[in-house]
Amino acid sequence: MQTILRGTTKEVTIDTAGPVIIIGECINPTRRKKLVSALQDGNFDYMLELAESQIKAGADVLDVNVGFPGVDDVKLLPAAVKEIRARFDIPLCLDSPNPKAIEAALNAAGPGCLINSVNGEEKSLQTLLHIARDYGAAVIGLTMDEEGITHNPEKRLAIAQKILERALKTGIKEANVIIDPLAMAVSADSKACLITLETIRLVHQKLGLNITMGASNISFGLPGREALNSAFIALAIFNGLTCPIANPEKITDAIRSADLALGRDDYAVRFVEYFQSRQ
Ligand code: THG
Repeated sequence: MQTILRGTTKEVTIDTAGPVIIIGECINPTRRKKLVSALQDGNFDYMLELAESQIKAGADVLDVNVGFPGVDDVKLLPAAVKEIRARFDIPLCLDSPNPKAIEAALNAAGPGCLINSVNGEEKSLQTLLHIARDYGAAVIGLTMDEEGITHNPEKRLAIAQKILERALKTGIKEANVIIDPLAMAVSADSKACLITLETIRLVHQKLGLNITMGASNISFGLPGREALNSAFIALAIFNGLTCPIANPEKITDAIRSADLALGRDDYAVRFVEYFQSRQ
């Protein structure tokens, strides 16, 4: 399965046969006070620095989240998208719970974006799937619905299936549905990672779709986040994860390593180039 995303000219293909595509997570105000205050002042310099450093570190796609309390994201999200588009040729993943902000940002960005996200709730499916179809965007489908988040991987699979069916009915092609099995903090629930891994295995086996997740969610509240995130992402890639949302400055080492170990990097060309360029 191949999902094709677009920058201004550049195409990025997310392929279930790999290699792994990295969606950079850092344009996100969560615990980044500096980003919030810059954006509040209408200053995009720090956001653009975050874009550049992530691209240098291996990001193939940038997640753009400008949500913070009091923000008018119907204005700010498209403005942020225009700033990034003007300087970097890279596909964007538009991350907002507000469908109006997503639509405004799609208008600014053009086709080939990824919408982050829809979920199994009727309200979400009814508003966002039509928008995705009309703007030629792919969608991330979160495996949660009106009943919240289930701990049962089979039930998460059923929600993924429902999102896929509804997308197909709306006129979105299969390849433009990417499933998020939900990665949660393992400090709060010792089975959280196992549930995610099993959901990834099921979605990969039964639906064959591309799979993303907020890979660093699992290590919230713990020390040694990088080690934990790296171990988990390798297991997830083995099970079928193809396009994690993560910090490329911290995760690209593990991702290049996993691709090599899984036979997706002939003669270790990509691996060697990457580690030599980092010296
Ligand atoms: N699924 C989907 N989208 C998502 C998530 C998901 N978008 C948001 C989030 N989860 C993924 N993005 C982030 C962004 C930042 C951090 C984690 C996930 C993060 N920030 C550091 C912290 O909290 O300590 C601070 C910055 C840093 O040091 O890098 O970890 O699950 N579809």
